[in-house]
Amino acid sequence: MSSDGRYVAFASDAINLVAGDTNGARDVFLFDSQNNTVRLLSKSQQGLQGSAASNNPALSGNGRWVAFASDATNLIFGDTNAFTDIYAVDTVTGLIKRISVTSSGDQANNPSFKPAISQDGRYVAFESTATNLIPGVVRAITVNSGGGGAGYVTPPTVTITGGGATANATAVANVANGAVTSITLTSGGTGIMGRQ
Ligand SMILES: [Ca+2]
Ligand SMILES: [Ca+2]
Repeated sequence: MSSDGRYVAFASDAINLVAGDTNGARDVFLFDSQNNTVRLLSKSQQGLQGSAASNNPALSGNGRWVAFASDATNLIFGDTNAFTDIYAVDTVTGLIKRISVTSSGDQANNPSFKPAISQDGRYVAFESTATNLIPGVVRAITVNSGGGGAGYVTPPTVTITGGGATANATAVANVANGAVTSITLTSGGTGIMGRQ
């Protein structure tokens, strides 16, 4: 509910709150207690109904922004991650944005849940099991002992210790004449701040 009590955001399976709700899926709505009207919010900017369920709306204190979680894949262009994402709708302009993306706009690699939104709508907090939303920070690269004797017969495995996008990174030891000559660190496409 908005701070002034005028607006309430809610999720509903009902199909008769607005005309033309034929998606057969739960949607997010906004009730205006002053005008006694209900609007459907979980739709694309072009007016497409959500292709799957939307849930967990959170309304900014000023009543303008609504954040929610959705399984729909058609609320914005390019939602191809097949995971639940967090969206925010500007109830004044109808602008809808996907929130659960990296700072460079990459999609999350796992689902996101339970949005909360600040009084002015600027900040949205949410839970996510995605591992790529923040850049990775490599804390250690460990060359695992292998082969023994006079050097490496085959390249040893390499372990990365860190957080964030390091879960999507790989490290490979390059071996020449039985010795490790270099380690090739490859990020998962979302950036790694290397610390070696
Ligand atoms: Ca519906
Ligand atoms: Ca998605």
